[in-house]
Amino acid sequence: MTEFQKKVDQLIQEQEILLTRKNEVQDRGNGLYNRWKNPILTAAHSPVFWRYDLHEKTNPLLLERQGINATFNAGAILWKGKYIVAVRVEGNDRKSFFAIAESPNGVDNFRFWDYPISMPEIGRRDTNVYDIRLTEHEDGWIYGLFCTERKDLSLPHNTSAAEAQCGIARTKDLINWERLPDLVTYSGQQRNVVLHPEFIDGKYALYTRPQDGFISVGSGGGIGWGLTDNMENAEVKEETIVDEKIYHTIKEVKNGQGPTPIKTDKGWLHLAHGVRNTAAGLRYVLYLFLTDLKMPWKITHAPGGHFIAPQGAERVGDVSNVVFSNGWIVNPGGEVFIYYASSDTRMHVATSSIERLLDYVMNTPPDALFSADSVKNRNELIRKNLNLL
Ligand code: M1P
Repeated sequence: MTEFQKKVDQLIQEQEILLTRKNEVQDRGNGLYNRWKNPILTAAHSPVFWRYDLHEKTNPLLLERQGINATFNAGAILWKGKYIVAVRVEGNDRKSFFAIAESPNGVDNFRFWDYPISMPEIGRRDTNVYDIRLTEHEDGWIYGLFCTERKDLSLPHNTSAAEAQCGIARTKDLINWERLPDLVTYSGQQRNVVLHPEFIDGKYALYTRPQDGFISVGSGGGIGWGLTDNMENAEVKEETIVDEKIYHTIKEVKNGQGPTPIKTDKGWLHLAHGVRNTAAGLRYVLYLFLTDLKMPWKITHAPGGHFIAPQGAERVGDVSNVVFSNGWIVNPGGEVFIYYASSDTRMHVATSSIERLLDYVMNTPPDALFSADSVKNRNELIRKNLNLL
């Protein structure tokens, strides 16, 4: 074995230790969910053969040729008994793409498939694609709705000006994707668009996020809802707001639907992200709400405050103080695997159950909106407990 081959072997073996590392629950948690200790995917989990040229002749110094910067914001699906995540992988060149990783148990041993997804292009080219939401629709297709970002041509001299729209693709095998035209809406831009898994009055239903600008939602914002006759030329003529942004809450600046909602016997369970302003910049947290089974656009329960906020090492990364989720899986046993990214850098998992999440959603007081009312809520709990002690 040559010295070069020994170095290649070492690279692969070191990565194998990382890929097969057993995960464990971090601590007792808060009863709502358990965080798991190790991130399930980091840039270092991306295959060695995606990054290095492993040929001695063309890479005698064994340099990393095409680095990976981050693995985050993954869509998720339980498919053929495997826990599948469709990860936003970002190269050192800042371009994101989608890649599937699978795990036998949902909490560790995630391994990328050999090739990332080659997402077909349609119409104007995508400069960047990210944050795919996977929906197994009752029409038999698996849809991937994602953000497609392109230069804002109305501001030709501003090299940061971008436009976000909703790209749409569908597949039966997660390898071959049929790209469909982008969603047409009558809002300036769109991000965080998610397909509802069932027909509503024979139409496809979409959660949207109308926004005026690329970062700022401006006068738009809130989680919207609209119907389209088909997905081949999806068009939402009218968007109504399901969950609006509200002053001095965790979603005062903006919010967005997370993954596809989960159907439960009490209603549709939603996970979303809320964004507030701070002196240190934006803070992204996750929250839950429940909507009516027959009218998924009507909120029935909305617990106040965050459900998951960045904690410890999660707080630091390329975009710090962010947790973001666009994928979760419920298995046949009712266990829920919440896949969330921290600080636009790495992927984590927290586990819970439908029973616990419904209990949380239905029995947590809504945001009281005023400090005095918040104290009243807490005093009620304290009184109830002190009567017992
Ligand atoms: O950087 C935090 C997140 O910012 C955007 O989310 P939103 O549209 O709600 O502001 C997205 O770019 C997302 O990918 C990113 O994680």
